[in-house]
Amino acid sequence: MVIPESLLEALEKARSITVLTGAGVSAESGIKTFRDPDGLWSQFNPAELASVDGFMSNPELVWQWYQYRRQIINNAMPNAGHYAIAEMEKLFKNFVLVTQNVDRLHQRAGSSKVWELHGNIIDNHCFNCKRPYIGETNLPDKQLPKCPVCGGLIRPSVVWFGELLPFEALSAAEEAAYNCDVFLSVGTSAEVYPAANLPLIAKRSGAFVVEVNPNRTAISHYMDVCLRETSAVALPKLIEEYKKFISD
Ligand code: BV8
Ligand code: ZN
Repeated sequence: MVIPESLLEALEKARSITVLTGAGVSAESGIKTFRDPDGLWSQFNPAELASVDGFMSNPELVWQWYQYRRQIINNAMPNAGHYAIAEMEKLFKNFVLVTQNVDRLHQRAGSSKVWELHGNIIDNHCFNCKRPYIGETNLPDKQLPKCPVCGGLIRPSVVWFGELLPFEALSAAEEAAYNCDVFLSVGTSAEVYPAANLPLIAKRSGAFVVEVNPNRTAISHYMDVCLRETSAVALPKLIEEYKKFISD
């Protein structure tokens, strides 16, 4: 895979760099993406499972689905793509990482500041009174955990379809897209809004936009450069070529 010189030059001149990641960056950690042929949605309907209505109509199914995903995530390790992004934070000044992922692998790889647009799958809170829940989640006979204060059902602290994204994270992400000189969209199909707006905000604001994805996406035609490679291969290669480029 060749890293175009135009990208290396853009990175060298950039005053600020923003990276948006999606499920594809965790694929090489063994965590299925959502929309790939063998993805999570191929077996389940997102509206049924990752939504308030879905939870209200079948809390047992939704809770078990998240417990199943948590178990996979707990056994997963960050991959070379996560570590490369953590290194970018040190390599580039004014570096901002925004993720749609809920698996916290960026943090486990050493990224110190991660804007989580869709919450995280590790934490839980009360569906009714919103209080954080730190009690037991693995109850016998598939019982659902209940809030010790109001008795409400406990839910994962992810953002479901139809729910608003956390205001601070979304504002920071939009500002980072608007102000950056280079924007990298890594491992995302760019199909979920408002996150999918971010690469376009960056493009319209004059940023050099890059897609790192083995497949084409809805935004590929806007990109200045497309690295048609997996993130675990492309990102370490990008860092290696960049270091050579600035040392020459
Ligand atoms: C909201 C947390 C508003 C839960 C998730 C029509 C038009 C515009 C918007 C909408 C619309 N209809 C409905 C909406 C709104 C909806 C939406 O965008 N729907 C889409 C499907 C059309 N959005 C919402 O509901 C959002 N909220 O809009 O609120 C509102 C207004 C008023 C009042 C109330 C509300 C909330 C969206 C958040 C949903 N939560 N996750 C959970 O995880 O269970 S979304 C879910 O999709 C994940 O977070 C995931 O990250 C996200 C995006 O998917 P991707 O990350 O891109 O993953 P995907 O599988 O799609 O793609 C993977 C890519 O990786 C592929 O391109 C593949 O080629 C590539 N890849 C594979 N392997 C690799 C790789 N790349 C690199 N390396 C590899 N190895
Ligand atoms: Zn409660």
